[in-house]
Amino acid sequence: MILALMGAPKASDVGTAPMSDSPWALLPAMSKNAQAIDDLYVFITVLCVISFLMVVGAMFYFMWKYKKPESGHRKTHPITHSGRLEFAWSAIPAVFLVVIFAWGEIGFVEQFSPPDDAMTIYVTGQKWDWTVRYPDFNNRELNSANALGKDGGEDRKPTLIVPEGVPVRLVLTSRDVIHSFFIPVFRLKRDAVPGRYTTYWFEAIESGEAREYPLFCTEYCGDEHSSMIGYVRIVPRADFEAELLEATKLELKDGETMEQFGGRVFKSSGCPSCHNVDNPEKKTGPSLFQAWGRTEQLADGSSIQIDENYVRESVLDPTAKMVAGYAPQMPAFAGRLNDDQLDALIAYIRSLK
Ligand code: HEC
Ligand SMILES: [Cu+2]
Repeated sequence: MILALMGAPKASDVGTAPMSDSPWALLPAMSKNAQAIDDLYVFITVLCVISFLMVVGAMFYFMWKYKKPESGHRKTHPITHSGRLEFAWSAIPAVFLVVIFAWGEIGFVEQFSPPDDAMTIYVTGQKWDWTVRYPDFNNRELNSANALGKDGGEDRKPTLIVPEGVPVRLVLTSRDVIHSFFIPVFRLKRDAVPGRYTTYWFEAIESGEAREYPLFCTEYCGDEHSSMIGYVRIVPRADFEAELLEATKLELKDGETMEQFGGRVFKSSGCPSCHNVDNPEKKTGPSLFQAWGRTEQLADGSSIQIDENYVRESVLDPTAKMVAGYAPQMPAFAGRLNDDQLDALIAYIRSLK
């Protein structure tokens, strides 16, 4: 219902989940925490309806009871007050308020205290997509950029894949401005703040089949804020690893050149954060713009020409030959990139003229 009111994409646009498109349908609750929040919400709603009926009911009753008689006036006795009654209408609601507070507080603390064995997933917001990394799975990476399959649905990929029945801890941060990672079916929403980590956790309830639900950026972050949407795919535990490997696999697509594929590998491996590719400015690492064929000064005083072998070695084992004037900050990619991806990277770097 909330999604419908927000004018969000319909479930059918985003996922295959059995989510109703009716504006009155309640949002499914897909974690234990979400169910607990819903229980409290229902409790408060029922309480409100009961109080409403009591107040309005009393109002109508008194309207009827003290209506003007057919003839003449009826004088009311002067009313002062009733200590007992006043105490009752203060104390009874107060008890309910304390119950609501305690219930909410317990749930709130619970939501931010992940169990020790929770699986950690890193979520980074940037203008204007989400990058999701799995440190326990070779740092494999998903990205919301194509969650809706903007190129005709072909490359539609989940933004977040989680196993059901396993506690998952999300560690959020941002590369630029404040974003907020909102997963409605888990009833979770938290800011992703640059230069800081925030966390929350959930445990998806088990149903034995894969389901998909939308997720959003819910903190206005600029022009393309509304395109920071994606979907979470909840899968049975036994399928999780295979699905993750499948969704994060990076290989040459039909009709794509090696250079284009290499460009994708370059981006999804995080190389752009340290290397410029369209200007000679250095970042944490040297610019790779027009680097091909250049003679590089190494830290040990020797020099080398940038060619296939040098690039390959630089990527797999960056400290083997250190470029003069740089700190050993590049992570080794041995074991993270296969030969096809390396060849494509080399083709891409060669093409940076
Ligand atoms: C955390 C920052 C960082 C990341 C991420 C990073 N590099 Fe580097 N890279 C460096 C630094 C620093 C150097 C220079 C020191 C050295 O030789 O190790 C370097 C050197 C290189 C060189 C040699 C360049 C030259 O001018 O001699 C190549 C090629 C290279 N990186 C490619 C890559 C590729 C491809 C990726 C992604 C798969 C990548 N780097 C990711 C920091 C990084
Ligand atoms: Cu955002």
